[in-house]
Amino acid sequence: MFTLSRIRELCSSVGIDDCAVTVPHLLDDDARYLTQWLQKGYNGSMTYMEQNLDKRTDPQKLYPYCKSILVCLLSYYKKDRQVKGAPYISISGLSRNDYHIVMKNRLNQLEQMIISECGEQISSAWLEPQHVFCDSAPVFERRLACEAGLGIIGKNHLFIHPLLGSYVHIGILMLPIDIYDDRSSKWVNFNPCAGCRKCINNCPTGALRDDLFDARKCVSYLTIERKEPLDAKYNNLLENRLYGCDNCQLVCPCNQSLKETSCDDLKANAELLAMTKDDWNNSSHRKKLKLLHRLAKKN
Ligand code: B12
Ligand code: SF4
Ligand code: SF4
Repeated sequence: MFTLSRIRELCSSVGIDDCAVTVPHLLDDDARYLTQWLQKGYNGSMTYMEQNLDKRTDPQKLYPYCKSILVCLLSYYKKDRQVKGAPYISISGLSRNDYHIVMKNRLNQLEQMIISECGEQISSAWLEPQHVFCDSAPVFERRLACEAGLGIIGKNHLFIHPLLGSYVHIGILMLPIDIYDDRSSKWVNFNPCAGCRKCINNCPTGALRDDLFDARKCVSYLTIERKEPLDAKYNNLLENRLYGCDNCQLVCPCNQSLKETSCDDLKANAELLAMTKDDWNNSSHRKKLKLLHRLAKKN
């Protein structure tokens, strides 16, 4: 049987910063939480969150051959910032390449290595259904990262790794084989949110509260996902925010002394860093989408 130690060696050889494994089971509590969240309308126009609840709750409905769920993390933290006065782009949005593609490429490489070591154990039919995910499918990614023992979900609703902080993308590789978790220690006592609410205090729109997350008010939703017209009350607030928001991460004590990402694709795009407000105003819609890796999604 494959051990997690061996998988972790393979992960680091393809540039994944950390990974761990969990087994598929019903995520009923999360499904209940999500159902209530949807009933309150907090998803706004993100109607895709209403679909496939059964698959989100039960990973084996999403990928029937699933025996192990490998959760992989890639740091996208970078210190470079845009020129002064430029419309704000979130730190993840500043990356040189599209993180969905970057993560999936690494997960595919990892899978090839696992297959070549497993030999006959994996039937090719088992690999036909989609089983590599990053922000593109009904998967409770943050919950799975916690279940795998990689960290916790903070009051900012983001997954936080004790060493990598919250500026990590989560990638999921569902596998048709058992993986023996031979780690001697997990991050069990990591509890940074006790006595802290800096993220809540610094959320510019009140999207983040003690008891809820109203995505309709999140700047990330308002600048990236929203389909309905912008409510006038947000006009001033969003004036200089072009793409996403990081306030609930920038203030978090877990993010204060992080190493920069070692992944070249997720380092800052120099062209984006140099663009002034005028440059943005004079850019075509197509160019903006291209720079922000949104072109394929909008076509
Ligand atoms: C929809 C979505 C959004 C929406 C809604 C955000 C949200 N909080 O749900 C919007 C557009 C606003 C958004 C914004 C951002 N997003 Co987003 N988003 C997603 C997506 C596609 C689904 C998230 C989801 O399931 N939401 C549903 C609600 C109900 O989830 P939730 O409130 O967090 O609750 C979950 C847990 O916290 C937990 N939970 C919380 N409370 C409780 C209470 C109980 C009792 C229980 C049982 C469980 C529970 O259970 C829930 C289910 O797991 C994921 C990818 C994926 N497939 O997972 C990426 C993802 C979460 N996003 C990501 C990122 C990077 C961002 C931004 C930082 C982008 C930016 N810079 O602007 C912001 C951060 C905003 C924030 N503070 O969360 C990353 C997060 C990485 C990380 N370290 O956590 C993800 C994982 C994508 C990825 N693979 O990189 N996002
Ligand atoms: S700012 Fe504080 S409360 Fe918010 S996620 Fe970070 S440690 Fe937790
Ligand atoms: S990304 Fe910005 S608007 Fe959204 S919850 Fe975090 S601080 Fe609030």
